[in-house]
Amino acid sequence: MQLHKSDIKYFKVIITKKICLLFLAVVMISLASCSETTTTEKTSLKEVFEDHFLIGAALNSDQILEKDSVANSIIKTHFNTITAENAFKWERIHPEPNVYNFELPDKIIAYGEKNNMINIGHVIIWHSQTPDWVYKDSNGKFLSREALLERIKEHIFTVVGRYKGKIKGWDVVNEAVEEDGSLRQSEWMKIIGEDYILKAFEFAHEADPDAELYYNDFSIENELKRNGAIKLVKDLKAKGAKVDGVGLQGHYKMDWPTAGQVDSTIKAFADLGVKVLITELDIDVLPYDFGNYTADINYKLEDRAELNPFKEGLPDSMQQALADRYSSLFKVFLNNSGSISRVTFWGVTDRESWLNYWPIMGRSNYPLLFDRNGKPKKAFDAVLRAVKR
Ligand code: 9MR
Repeated sequence: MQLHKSDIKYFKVIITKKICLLFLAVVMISLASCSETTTTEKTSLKEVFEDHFLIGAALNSDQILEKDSVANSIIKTHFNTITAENAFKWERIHPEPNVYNFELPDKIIAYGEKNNMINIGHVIIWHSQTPDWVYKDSNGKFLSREALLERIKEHIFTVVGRYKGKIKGWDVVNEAVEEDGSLRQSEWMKIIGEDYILKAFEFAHEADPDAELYYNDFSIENELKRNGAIKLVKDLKAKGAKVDGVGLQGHYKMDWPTAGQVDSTIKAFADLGVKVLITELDIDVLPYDFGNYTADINYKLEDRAELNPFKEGLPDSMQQALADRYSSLFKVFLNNSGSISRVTFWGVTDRESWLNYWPIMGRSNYPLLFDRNGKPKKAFDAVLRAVKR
């Protein structure tokens, strides 16, 4: 068959059209797959960290009651474990003899169950936020060792027993060690003696044999205090207590502790055969002028203007510095992720953080990953990038 010139021209046009169409299709497919990678790229903390550790937040009353819609959506998107910031503290849950206040605790348990989040119990035995009546009889006289132990047992059986199977782990004893490594001379210690800690672990284990039990403290990155906490955990284990984990609260400053201190602390506790949990993470960006790096709620500082320098907002340079600080801490957590089972932030957004009220009332602090309007900060991106790297 002979092709005319006009036929050849016709086929050329057809072929060119087909090539153009093919080219267009290729472009469209790659555009589509490109936009797919952008939308499916993980930006939720809990998804990004799912192969490493649980990631959580402490919730205040409004958040537990779902009255704070901004925080509520952040919590549901980013966290797979929650801790009540205050609702389980003795003064809240058991304010008077024979009076238990379970409304808020029940609500957070239900909130966690509804949203597939793991509930953590904070806190059972603490020197702080425990009403005075706990240590005394009805005449105001201090209780005997036996009577106070009985009171602890009743409290633990009631509270831990009520949430048996619903709370994965409990901060059984909080902040029992002093900066110098000795045991704190709390009322518990003075009335019962140092085995109040062992007894609390034993009662909690009896009340819920499957719950994980933790010792939780701040500043245990400091060597003396760390040594004290290590000794405590070793002694408890030697006496047969079930201690599943140690919580480093993680109330950090911009320059304390160093990444190296955090790393060696995690390793030191992991070597004891317990899980390490970062239980109350936040980073204080404000100046402080106290020597020891405490998160002791009883510590107060005089209000001075120079101690509240970011009233109008955090400058970009500080946002970046905070992002870098978070990045270096998360690198340490990720390098030790075999030992760390959970990282919990102490709050959701900067707006409601306790660091706006401590150690001076009414400062503007910026310790978390989400700003006062719930927008992710540079620090949030830095944390995401730490794991992607
Ligand atoms: O963030 C908590 C704040 O709202 C309370 O007023 C305060 C006293 O109950 O406790 C704060 O949380 C503390 C936690 O329970 C134990 N570690 C130190 C935390 C900060 O003080």
